[in-house]
Amino acid sequence: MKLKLFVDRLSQPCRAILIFCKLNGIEFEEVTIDFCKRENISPEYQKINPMQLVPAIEVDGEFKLFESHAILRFLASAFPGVADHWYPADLFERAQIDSVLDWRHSNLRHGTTGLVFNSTVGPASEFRSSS
Ligand SMILES: N[C@@H](CCC(=O)N[C@@H](CS)C(=O)NCC(=O)O)C(=O)O
Repeated sequence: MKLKLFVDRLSQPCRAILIFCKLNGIEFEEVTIDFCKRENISPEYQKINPMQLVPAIEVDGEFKLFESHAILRFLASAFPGVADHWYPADLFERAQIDSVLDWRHSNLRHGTTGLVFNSTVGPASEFRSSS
């Protein structure tokens, strides 16, 4: 399976995908989509992810997928070398992973994104205010 990751390492969901692949020995090609340069809204990238966000993946030049949790679930299921504990075959254990993933999207991420951006990324980047 030939896997391409469309990512920007500034992005937490992108880092989650990269770390998951590295920890599980999944080979991939990393394609940087620099959202500070608005590369995510280019017509070329829109063909990969119509939502114009990172991360997204492409498999074998055909199958495309966006949303980090959907990507993580897919990778855990599609690559046989991934240990079962990441996304268990047991339905009850799997449901608990799904529950935490869904909770994270609507809770943990909202809180931490603003905090990290305003305290660290913003002041260190071109988003810094001129005042
Ligand atoms: N729920 C999505 C969130 C994706 C997302 O918000 N990506 C941000 C980077 S963390 C992005 O692409 N931002 C570019 C923009 O808003 O223009 C996921 O988990 O994949």
